[in-house]
Amino acid sequence: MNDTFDARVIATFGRHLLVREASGKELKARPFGRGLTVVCGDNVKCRIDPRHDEVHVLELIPRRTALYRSNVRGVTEPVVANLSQLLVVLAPNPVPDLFVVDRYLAAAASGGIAGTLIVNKTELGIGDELRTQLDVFTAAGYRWIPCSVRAGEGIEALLDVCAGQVAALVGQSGVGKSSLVHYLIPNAEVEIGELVREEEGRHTTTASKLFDLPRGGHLIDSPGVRDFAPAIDRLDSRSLGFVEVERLAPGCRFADCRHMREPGCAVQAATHSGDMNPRRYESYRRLRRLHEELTAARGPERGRR
Ligand SMILES: Nc1nc2c(ncn2[C@@H]2O[C@H](COP(=O)(O)OP(=O)(O)O)[C@@H](O)[C@H]2O)c(=O)[nH]1
Ligand SMILES: [Mg+2]
Ligand SMILES: [Zn+2]
Repeated sequence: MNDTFDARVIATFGRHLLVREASGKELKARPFGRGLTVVCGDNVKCRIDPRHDEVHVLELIPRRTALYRSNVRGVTEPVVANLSQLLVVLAPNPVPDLFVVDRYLAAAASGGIAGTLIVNKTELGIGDELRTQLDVFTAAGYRWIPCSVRAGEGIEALLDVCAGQVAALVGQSGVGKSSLVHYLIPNAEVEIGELVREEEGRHTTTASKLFDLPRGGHLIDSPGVRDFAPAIDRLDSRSLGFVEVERLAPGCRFADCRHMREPGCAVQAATHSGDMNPRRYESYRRLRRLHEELTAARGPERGRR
């Protein structure tokens, strides 16, 4: 095992991988063995197979964080690994679905990933209603960054937030995620195109890539992140990733309070007194009901945490 080396997975296209070793050298690689699933951002142990002049990924180094989604069959799977910032993009139009925003933020918080809102298309104007909603997120503890790809505004602030981070953009279709990626990384398409050619003849449609940003830090562009549904079984069981609930829950009478109808619930009390926003609480309740339905459907032995 003395010719193994550590590397980071910087692109995946099906089982075709690109890994970067400590020296910065990039190598084509593939997982060794069917059971090994690696995603963009993973740190791995590799070996060069001299007979075939191939790089094999032998082992996954434990992930610090990961963003998990529920795939089309409802099974939990990692999308990207070792992410530190989830950038949730919204815009004056399309009309924001704030429940979707809440779920992205909940998935991030539950996975130990920071969440930041990016409000794109600001040159269209932020109306009073959206501004009021953004104030709710600010009160909860989330920062929002105004920007406009069209007007070239806020891009500096966005690069600053990404410095020293591994970030990814998520949000509803049409908010400008692809536009932001192309603005931040002008040669993004070219680089992904090279990997696509590798996989010619196969029907694999997702490519994930980790890009280096001009001011340090990395941006992972992954279709799986853009359209993902959070994996319910990875949500924090007490707060489901709602940061206000996490703060308030120690004040609940019961340690296992679900903050639904329990007596002495600090979260319900805060909602009545106006300390927790009613829309955010309603969003929490919807996610809790979904969480309970899925947990019941799976049976006790498969429930996590
Ligand atoms: N007005 C305005 N339109 C934008 C801005 N950024 C992107 N768009 C437009 O919004 C639409 C959706 O952008 P796209 O990047 O494909 O969004 P995605 O679905 O989130 O990847 C396109 O027509 C873009 O030209 C912006 O800052 N201002
Ligand atoms: Mg897009
Ligand atoms: Zn409670």
